[in-house]
Amino acid sequence: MSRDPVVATSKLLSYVLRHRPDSIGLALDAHGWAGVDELLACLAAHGKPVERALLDRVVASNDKQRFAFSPDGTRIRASQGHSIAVDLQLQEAEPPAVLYHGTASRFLKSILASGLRPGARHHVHLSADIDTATRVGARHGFPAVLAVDAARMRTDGIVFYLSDNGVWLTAEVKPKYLGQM
Ligand code: HQG
Repeated sequence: MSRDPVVATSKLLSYVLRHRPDSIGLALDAHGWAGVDELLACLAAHGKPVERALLDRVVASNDKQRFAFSPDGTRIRASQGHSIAVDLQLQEAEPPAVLYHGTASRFLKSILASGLRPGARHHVHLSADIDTATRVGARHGFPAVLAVDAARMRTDGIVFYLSDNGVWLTAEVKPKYLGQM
């Protein structure tokens, strides 16, 4: 666990709100929301107390805006990255002509042969800029960045979504839309 309480709490919240709410006895609604008071109570009951002020700092300061409060501030959810079934009611959006996907160089051969697959997540995650894609790829090893021909995918009727925190999402990317940089 990280010593920085903001980073440690962000990791804890990612685990609970994207993957395992049941691990602290929490239930999310169909759209991924949890009551803030209920979340804090469940965390405390499972030996992971988080002060309300720290939660506010995590949501406000998070480098990727991973979490969002509901407009009235009573609920919280992760903006993307779930492996559990939630309907985030994502809005379809018109992507820039080219998007980028950061991966590890050791995955390139497989990706170029079979396309980008969502794996455990709901969507393939794409970035609007090369720097962000490089950072995403570096999480898995020596980074490599692929260009995605989003304009051609749109022409072919493929749908894109933009998460609340600026990540471009789509169901999959076939090899014909991928280019090496
Ligand atoms: C790879 C982080 C072989 C894919 C980031 C990736 C992002 C294939 C890995 C978000 C493949 C999945 C998501 C194929 C895909 N053959 N490898 N056919 N298709 N892959 O972590 O995109 O910090 O599930 O290239 O910033 O790395 O969690 O996805 O390397 O937004 O908020 O399979 O996670 O955000 O890895 O990252 P992941 P990702 P957070």
